[in-house]
Amino acid sequence: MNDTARFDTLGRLEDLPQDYRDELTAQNLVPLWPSLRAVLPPNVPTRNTRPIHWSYSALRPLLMQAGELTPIEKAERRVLVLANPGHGLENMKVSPAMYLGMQLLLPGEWAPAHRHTPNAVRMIVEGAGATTTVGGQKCPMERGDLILTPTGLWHEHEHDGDKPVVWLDVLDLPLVYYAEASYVIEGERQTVSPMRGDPVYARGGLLPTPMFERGSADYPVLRYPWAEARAALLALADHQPDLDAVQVTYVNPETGRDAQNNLGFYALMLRPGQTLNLPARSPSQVFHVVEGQVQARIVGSTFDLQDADTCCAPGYEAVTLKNLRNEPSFLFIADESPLHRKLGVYERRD
Ligand code: 1HN
Repeated sequence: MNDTARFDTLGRLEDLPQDYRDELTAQNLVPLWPSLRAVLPPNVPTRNTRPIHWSYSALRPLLMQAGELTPIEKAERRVLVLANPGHGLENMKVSPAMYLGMQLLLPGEWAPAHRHTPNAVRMIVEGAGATTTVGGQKCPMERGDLILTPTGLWHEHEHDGDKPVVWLDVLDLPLVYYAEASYVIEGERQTVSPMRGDPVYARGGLLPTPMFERGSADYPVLRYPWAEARAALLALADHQPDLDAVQVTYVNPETGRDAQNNLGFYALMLRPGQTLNLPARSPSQVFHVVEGQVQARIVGSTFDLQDADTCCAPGYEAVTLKNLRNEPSFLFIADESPLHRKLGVYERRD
């Protein structure tokens, strides 16, 4: 019997006598064979993640309306969640392990301090004058900056500027919630520590080593300024004119590993007019335009992404990105690679 024939031969639930099924149910028992193909489909996993595009110009008015309808005291975090209908909107997932939200902070507002088990990052979308204080370090929020809020660190946001500030939150909340490990602790305003800061790590390849000792490997850098990522991409493109994927990974400079535990973060530059084919890999991905205009082809969907637009792709699918401008375009990418590597299921299929 060949493999294909075997897939049709398993017994169904309806093949079993009703009284037997009832007895199983009474003892909280379930026969595996009627469900085996559903949990282990041949060759490619079942994916609920659909390719979806969120236009920033379309969602922005609704976010600003939330600012009028709901004061920060009634929201704590004023966020519109970018929910993938394939996972059910109410489940607030963009993919199996990723949560995405657009958060609005208005001038004068304070989003109070708390700490929680899910890991978060912020990708700043618009505005100036806001700061987020993470583990006692006050981080300015400017367009394109990536700011980590790793598991367990206190964080709060405040805004002394005069225009709305918006950022994209990426959390591993669905994963931590699934593990029944998601909870929060409320706290008081943090004391800002002037000694805590990223500038000591600002030069790649040179680590602070007082008395020859390496620093703590736990999240030595919390803010990755866009100016640095952009400059690194332009230098890479310039230095390697034949390189297709002009991409950098946000890493922990003490370990060289991914900046956070479960999700991976990257910045990608597309050269003027470039088309880039990303191979099919197991992790789901999120693409956010920091600067530019990019067409994304994902399974059967084609999205024309403008500045600050966001889209997602299921795992095990190739993605084609086309720069629609005659200047470089820049994307921020989040994916589930670190999680897949830990699970031992990471693959690339060419
Ligand atoms: C959270 O703490 C923030 O601190 C944003 O800004 C979004 C979504 C779910 C759970 C916690 C924040 C969040 C969140």
